[in-house]
Amino acid sequence: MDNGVLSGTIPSSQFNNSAVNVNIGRRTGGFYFNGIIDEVRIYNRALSLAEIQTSMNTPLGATSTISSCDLNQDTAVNVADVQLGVNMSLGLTPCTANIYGTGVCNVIVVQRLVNAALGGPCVTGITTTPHSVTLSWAASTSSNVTGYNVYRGSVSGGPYSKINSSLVSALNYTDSSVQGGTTYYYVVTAVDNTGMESSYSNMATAVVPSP
Ligand SMILES: [Ca+2]
Repeated sequence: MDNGVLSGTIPSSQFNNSAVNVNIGRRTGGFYFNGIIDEVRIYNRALSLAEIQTSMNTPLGATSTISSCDLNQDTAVNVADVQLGVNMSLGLTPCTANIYGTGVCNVIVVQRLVNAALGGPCVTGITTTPHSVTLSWAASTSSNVTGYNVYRGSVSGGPYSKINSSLVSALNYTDSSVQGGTTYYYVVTAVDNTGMESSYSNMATAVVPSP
């Protein structure tokens, strides 16, 4: 980095060698940094360009005054940031935004940038909408049925995995372990008092919306 601008990357041959100590400002055999290093922060993960730039402009112990929507970090949130966000979403420029999570550039990020550029708040963070799938079925007409098992698969026609931990005595079941934007396929079996399990019921499909 040169004053917050990426000037190059280090080849893996230079940092993947566990036998060599890490030095800041020099390399083995010299190559001293030609300048002054006045502040060093060490992270256990790679930072995005925007995070490094924000960190550079934030005193230790203080919170950043640069808005997350100020993508070009010129202290104003305006059409230039919207344009930058659009380009990031289109993959025309690297995604450095930290608006809908780090490194996510999509239509939600652009919407939030437009809102901020129009004078609204810079909304950040990931919104998660809880989802569940509720199944119900008609009672088995077999005799001595003691309960039901519910199976779920990610492919139409199976294979399926049982998702209930104990036999379901009711004629319905709520699956709360579903992800938004995913389609699930369910079948149910009936179990009698000898432990005999029926074949699968007709398949039910649930399309979980996103987000
Ligand atoms: Ca800006």
